[in-house]
Amino acid sequence: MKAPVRVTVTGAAGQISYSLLFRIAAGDLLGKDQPVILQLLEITPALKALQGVAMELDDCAFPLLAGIVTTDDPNVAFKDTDYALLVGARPRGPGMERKDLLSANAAIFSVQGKAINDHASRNIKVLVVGNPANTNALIAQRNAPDINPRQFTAMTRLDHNRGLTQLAQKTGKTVNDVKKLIIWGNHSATQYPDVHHATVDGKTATDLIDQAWYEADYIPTVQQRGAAIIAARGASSAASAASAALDHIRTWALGSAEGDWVSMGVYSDGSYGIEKGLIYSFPVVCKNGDWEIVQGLEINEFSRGKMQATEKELQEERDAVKELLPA
Ligand code: NAX
Repeated sequence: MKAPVRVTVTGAAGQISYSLLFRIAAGDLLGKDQPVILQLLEITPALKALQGVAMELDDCAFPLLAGIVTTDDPNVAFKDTDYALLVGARPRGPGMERKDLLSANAAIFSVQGKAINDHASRNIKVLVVGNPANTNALIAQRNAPDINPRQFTAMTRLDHNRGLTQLAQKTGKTVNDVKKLIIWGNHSATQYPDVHHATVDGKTATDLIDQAWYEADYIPTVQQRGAAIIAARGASSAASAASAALDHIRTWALGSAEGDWVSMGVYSDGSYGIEKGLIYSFPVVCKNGDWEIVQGLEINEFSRGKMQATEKELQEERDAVKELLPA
């Protein structure tokens, strides 16, 4: 058996974590031969509920679960950790403006970034799920100057997965047949689900769907899927978000499928003209525990406009928390 790895999950008593933690402990994150130690962070008032979750994890007697730490101290939660899934965030309260939400989260993610910088494994892989995910990832990254910025990522895999299923259902195929979909930009309603490079069962996706459906139906359905889940379920996406978080880390750690790519919010190096340093969702290929932005894709005018609109939103989010970002 391999030596255990440490996996930190924040917001560990919340609803996404209630799906996520049990699947991590069952081996769905890194494989059935990889023991894990769960390091669970919550705010103080939620520690009792977190204790209950830890008791249930104990009661599953998962063979791969090598230990559980529960804490309200980020310095403890991130100690020596190899993987961090930052799920906990401040939800928008009544009367809260967008800027207030950004600032409240900036406070949380700057503390966690510093704790990662000071205590985590130097090879840590960080995934931010808590919204606004891309900007929260940027704040954590900027507060961890000793860690390579490439190690901080934001989750757009749920959007990617949503896009795969919508395209598969429209064309009468399965998700296994759909390749090379892209989510560009922010995990928000400005995200751009791009099918121009996608194939379905080996055929060019744009030959199988018409532009009117793509623009009026597909793009808004993927962009607004989170709101549609809330309207239907009375609560936001939880199990699907947890599943996408597992997919994101597993692909990053173990590699993407041959002949395909995934979407990840990653540190922009200026590819496709996107401002360097933003955490922006790109098509990426993963290999040997690292990711690379897919290069050389042709971008038409329609796509360019949408990619820039979501870039602009990310620039505005960053500018709204500028004073909390170290130089
Ligand atoms: P919940 O409100 O059920 O759980 C969040 C938990 O985080 C709570 O238990 C809370 O006590 C904890 N928390 C708050 N501040 C914390 C801090 N400073 N340190 C540690 N824990 C803290 O929300 P849930 O439904 O689990 O969603 C979590 C986050 O995921 C939200 O921000 C949500 O908007 C975001 N989502 C992101 C998605 C994505 O694709 N990137 C999709 C799903 C989801 O909407």
